[in-house]
Amino acid sequence: MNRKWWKEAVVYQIYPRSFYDSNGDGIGDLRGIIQKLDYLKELGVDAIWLNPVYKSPNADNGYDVSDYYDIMDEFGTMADFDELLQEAHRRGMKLIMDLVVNHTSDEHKWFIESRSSKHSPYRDYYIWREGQNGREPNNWVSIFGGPAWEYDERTGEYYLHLFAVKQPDLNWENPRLRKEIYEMINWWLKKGIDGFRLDAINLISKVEGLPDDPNPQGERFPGSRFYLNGPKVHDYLHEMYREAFSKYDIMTVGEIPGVTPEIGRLYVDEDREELNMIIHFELMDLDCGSGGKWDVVPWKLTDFKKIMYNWYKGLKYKGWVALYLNNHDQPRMVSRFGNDGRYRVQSAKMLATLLHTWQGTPFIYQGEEIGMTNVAFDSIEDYRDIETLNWYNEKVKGGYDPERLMKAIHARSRDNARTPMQWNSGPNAGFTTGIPWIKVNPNYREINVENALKDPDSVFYYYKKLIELRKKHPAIVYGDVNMILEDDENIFAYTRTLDDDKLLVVLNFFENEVEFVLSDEVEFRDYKLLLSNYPVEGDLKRTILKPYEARVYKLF
Ligand code: TEU
Ligand code: CA
Repeated sequence: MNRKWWKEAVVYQIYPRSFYDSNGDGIGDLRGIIQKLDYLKELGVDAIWLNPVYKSPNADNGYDVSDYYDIMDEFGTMADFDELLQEAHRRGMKLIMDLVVNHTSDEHKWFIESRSSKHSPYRDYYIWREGQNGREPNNWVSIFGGPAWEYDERTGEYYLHLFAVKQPDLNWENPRLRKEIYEMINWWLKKGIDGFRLDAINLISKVEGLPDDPNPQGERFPGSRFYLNGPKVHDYLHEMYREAFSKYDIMTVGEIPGVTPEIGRLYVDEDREELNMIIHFELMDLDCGSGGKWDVVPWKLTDFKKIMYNWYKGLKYKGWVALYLNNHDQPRMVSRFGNDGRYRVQSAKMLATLLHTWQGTPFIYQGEEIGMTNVAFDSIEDYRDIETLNWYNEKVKGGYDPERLMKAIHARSRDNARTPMQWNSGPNAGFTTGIPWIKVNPNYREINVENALKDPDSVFYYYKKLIELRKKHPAIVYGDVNMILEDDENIFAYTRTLDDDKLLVVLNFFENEVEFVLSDEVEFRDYKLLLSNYPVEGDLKRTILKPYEARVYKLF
């Protein structure tokens, strides 16, 4: 398999708004990130992915870009950005930016031009249609609620927005638009950034004619079959690769919802020259019922394992996955897949063991490395996320019980991940000296970086060890995966093998003790424990695993 720096790397995701505020206005910023680079260096990560920092009116916290060539006022200046890039590089860390090109802000100059007249040279940069019998052009629904179309009085037509009203979709059919995007990408790459995470990138090609969706299954997002993995998406990505990515030694990772390994492979198959790595959503969908993300249902470990193994087998020697169990759009992993009560520390370490010893590139979301948890604000007033607020308002209007809605929000709101990073036990968790744009999680007095750095058994130091382990064992990056005990509902176990480097990973996924018996399939003469989240008792062949116990062995 081709060796690449981005396969060997561990990426740390920063949500700048919530990371560190350097000037007391309550909003995290670029200078705040610069001040914390040594902390990231201490953790040992190789690359940083920044959520969008471009100029934006912040309808969706930067995912509504109004100028791709400038920095968001609250985050600082381009000079701050250049300094951040330089300081990251000086410490041997790469910097990856978000690339949001399915849509822009409605305040982007292209859109302002586009909506001004049907004859504007920018009209065709976006997707405009006439209404049908006084209604929207079709029945597509926005991912953030309501119809995917907004009527614009000036020209008497509707524009398409798959996300918020303030996020009009770009028209990728237009070669001039595509050229401008590639130019912009090259501009950033020439500056020296090390790659992109491409936002919602498999939504950019819409089926011609934008047909109505009969939606016989009553899916939550009618229309999605006409824009997810649309007809020209691979042409566009290959073109983007040719025009921009191929000229640099960078990493590109696509955020690609709604794909199985068969379809996902097409984006990252090395021979196809599109993207390097895929962020798929299959694990994120595992505990969602028919009501979508707000509908919390139980999940089974066998399904979880199947998803991971199928992706491994589906991409084997061909493509690469991003490994994550949370990010800025998802609940905290320890609250969702682990245990954020009594076994918070053990389960945080166990889940991390999986993410750092499976095949793929681990992405750590800020705060994960200290075991940060979901938050449960009592009042909807304390929530900030547009998706959460839209959903809540829509449901309240529909007569739903606000208390039940709040329960779903506690489990699923994107704000679970967006409360400020917990640096210490001082006011506002040390995130800001002002009033934070969103409240801190009240558990910051216990869970914070300062405490973690003082405690040799902390989640933080366990992450550090996992990252070091990756550097020592090429099998973790390049080795084959062999699942053992595939049908076990409690234990996740597998080996990783590259030539004579062979590791065995054993994870108890739940809070009951469980017996682990190693079958004779796994052959070895001797073994050595490399890492564990408890003092290890018992021998490897037959042993009792404690709640959320994780062990990594080297086999000889
Ligand atoms: O998310 C795209 C995406 O698929 C989301 O709809 C995701 O399913 C949702 O956030 C789950 O609640 C990306 C960004 O990661 C997200 O933060 C943006 O809001 C969105 O694109 C629009 O740019
Ligand atoms: Ca600030």
